[in-house]
Amino acid sequence: MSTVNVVGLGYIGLPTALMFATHGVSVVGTDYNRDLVDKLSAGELTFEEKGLDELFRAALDAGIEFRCDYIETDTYIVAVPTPYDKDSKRIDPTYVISAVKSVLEVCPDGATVVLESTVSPGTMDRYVRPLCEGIGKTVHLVHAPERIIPGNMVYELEHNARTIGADCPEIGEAVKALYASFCQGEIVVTDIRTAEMTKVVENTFRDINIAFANELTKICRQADMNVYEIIRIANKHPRVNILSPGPGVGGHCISVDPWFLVGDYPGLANLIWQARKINDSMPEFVLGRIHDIMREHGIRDVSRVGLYGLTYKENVDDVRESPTLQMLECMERHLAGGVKVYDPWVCRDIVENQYHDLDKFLADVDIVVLLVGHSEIRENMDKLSGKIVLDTRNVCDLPGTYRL
Ligand code: SAJ
Repeated sequence: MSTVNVVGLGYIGLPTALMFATHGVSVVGTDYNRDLVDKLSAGELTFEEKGLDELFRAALDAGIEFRCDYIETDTYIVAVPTPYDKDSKRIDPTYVISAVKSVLEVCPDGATVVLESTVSPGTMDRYVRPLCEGIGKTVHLVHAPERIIPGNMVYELEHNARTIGADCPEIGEAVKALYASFCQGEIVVTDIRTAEMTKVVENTFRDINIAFANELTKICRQADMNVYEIIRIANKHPRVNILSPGPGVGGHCISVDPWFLVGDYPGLANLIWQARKINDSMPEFVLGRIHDIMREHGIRDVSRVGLYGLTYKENVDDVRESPTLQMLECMERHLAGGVKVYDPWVCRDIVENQYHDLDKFLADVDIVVLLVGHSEIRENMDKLSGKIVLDTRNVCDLPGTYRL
């Protein structure tokens, strides 16, 4: 088998490249970020993830290479970011276009280009296929969207089912065989448009389910009822599975992908749009809860409030679209600065009044708002006794804890 060139060495591309490399596939990883390539080549990982370090070491031993240039080979796997334009709610295909263009410059006739990045349905036809026309060589396009969950990526790469969308079954089967080198889950081969749509639908389903939980939270707050108890009991029904309410939906997937459908199908994607609005309203809802609690306790000084957690969810170091950052933005708009912030997973200073020591952080605040349920705080709940706690993740069982 010839070398696979994995393009884009971020959260998805890097673990995928490492997985191939440790399962008998020769791999070159390409990224335009020289600093990243240098670090990886020097044996330095750029983000934390359970099991990634061991996988990285094994891939280095197996001979994986990292470079800034693209190689001439039969198979390319492209995993570059696909942000969306915040105003139009449409996908921004800039990175995909530029990566595919670079691949097309070097690839031989008959090469296969697999796009793993999540894209809005129709992206391959609209933006990628035209790039392959009139270049004097045949290129087989494939869309193989990734499903791994941050925090459990290495396990899920091996065990999740996958979708391969291809123009013809033979190419689909060849790519399936490649992924089967490490993937033990079912690999379904379909067409490209179906693969694109399926991926976005999966994440949209989750967003809508969380929005339902968040809307129930608001209803239960007004009705003075315990939303967690209600969801816990409702979920005992064999066909009900409501997700958990929270301070908002962050990360680069669930909070982004539904917008692709809203942007492309305005007027049709109504439920999807409402769900996005509900989830986006949660940081402000939490702020309202903080103000109520401050008033109840006669606390006027916002600097006595501490936000625990900056990442978008527990036990990851990713802060993209984080509900805490959305809350801080909202606070700035309301001119209420001075709030203190701490997250054991975020070592760099990214916001004002950020602490790097849990004890020091707790010593300086009266109200602690739990925005992320990192294992660290779950294992140190006793440190919160004596504090006024607003728990937005249902992780604290200390008496007197306020909930969403
Ligand atoms: N959240 C809630 N309540 C819940 C579950 C999650 O408020 O019950 C919040 C989280 O705190 C977080 C956000 O939603 O802010 C998203 O977290 P997540 O764990 O649902 O998803 P991601 O973004 O970490 O990863 C998702 C995964 N998708 C699904 O579980 C359907 C993953 O499998 C996908 O591969 C990934 O998106 C992706 O790349 O699309």
